[in-house]
Amino acid sequence: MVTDLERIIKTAKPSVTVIGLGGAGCNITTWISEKGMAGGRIIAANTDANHLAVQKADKFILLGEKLCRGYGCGGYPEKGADATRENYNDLKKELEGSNLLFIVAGLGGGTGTGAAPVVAEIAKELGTLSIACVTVPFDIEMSRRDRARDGIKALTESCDSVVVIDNSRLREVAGNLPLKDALAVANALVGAFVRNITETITQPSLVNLDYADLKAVMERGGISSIGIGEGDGEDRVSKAVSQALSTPLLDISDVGATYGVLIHIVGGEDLTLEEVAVVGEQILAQTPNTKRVVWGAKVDSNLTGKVRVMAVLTGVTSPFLSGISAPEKRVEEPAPVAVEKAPKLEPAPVIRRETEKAPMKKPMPVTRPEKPEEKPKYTWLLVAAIILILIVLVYYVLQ
Ligand SMILES: Nc1nc2c(ncn2[C@@H]2O[C@H](COP(=O)(O)OP(=O)(O)OP(=O)(O)O)[C@@H](O)[C@H]2O)c(=O)[nH]1
Ligand SMILES: [Mg+2]
Repeated sequence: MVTDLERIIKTAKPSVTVIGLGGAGCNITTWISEKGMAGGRIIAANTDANHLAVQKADKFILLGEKLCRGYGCGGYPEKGADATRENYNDLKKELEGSNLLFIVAGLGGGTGTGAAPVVAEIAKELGTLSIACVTVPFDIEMSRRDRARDGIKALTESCDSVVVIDNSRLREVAGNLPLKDALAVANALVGAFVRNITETITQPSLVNLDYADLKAVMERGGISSIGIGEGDGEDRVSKAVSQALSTPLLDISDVGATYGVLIHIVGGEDLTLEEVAVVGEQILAQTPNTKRVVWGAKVDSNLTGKVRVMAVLTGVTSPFLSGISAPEKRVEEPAPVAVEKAPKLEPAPVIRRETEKAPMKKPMPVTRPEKPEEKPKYTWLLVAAIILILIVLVYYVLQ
């Protein structure tokens, strides 16, 4: 009996993989490796061999060796995507058996922006829950921001959730830092998000967040924004919650319209369950239309006297990403094609994940009208010709 339970617990433990793509993606996974992450495997993948050589991870993949020869892909996402396709089978093999995949990249360059949607396609093919965690370049990197927007659009097609952190919003959280330090803050933020979620679903915590909870809120979650806050002293919970909600790291149009909320709380040994519950209540009071809420909490002995709150708001819309769909729109089924009205051979409609289990609808076969159906046209011509001849005859007779 005990052995059965042990076996079930072992197999029920979700397998988590984190893949860093491109320069920024690998810098973030290196941050996670250096901190140490219980319960997850880390892969670093880049087209730039020199950069890859100085990273820390459990597995390294040089993308597009033939295409890029280890020199990177110079800011071209198409090249990044092609380079990644070169390693499609290796990547698929590496990701097989994972229940959850974090795809981490700094969008705006070539490798991360091009590779992330291809890796998301592989996850979709394997049926793995995929969460992309991506950063958007600073305001000053104008054309790179446009490229990043296209990258996010491509990611929403295959990923369950795309957590977006806008580097330009970091100033509000971290102050006006030099560029290098600001990037380090972004790396720490994304890294902490991935690490906290992984550890809370794979390790025993104060309030356990399990894989099924995470799936419920992240599956088809669309675009997500993160807010983080920290508080100490008497009102530490209120301070942390209001900071987390007032500075979302992606500018969102309407907090009240949030579809799902994931709350993660870390505190010292003095963190109480009452405080954990208050964090939840306060966040929910500001997101009244939320359909799904999950939370987890863990104790970190270094944080005595403090509370750290991370709120992930899923299914949000952002002025920066206007036109990129929210989850309700994403689950809409394409309208059925009426048989009589579909004489042309159309490509099959794009079927999203929840409809995939059903057999794909085949396009309607082309049925051309047979020749005999054109008879009425010739009959009328014949009748018209006879009438014309009769009129001519009557004219000559009357003459
Ligand atoms: N968060 C974070 N962002 C970074 C870092 N380095 C660069 N960026 C941002 O990420 C964007 C993409 O840069 P990289 O990740 O270096 O690009 P890449 O994916 O390696 O693409 P190529 O070098 O063109 O092949 C940049 O425009 C920066 O905004 C980093 O260490 N952390
Ligand atoms: Mg690079």
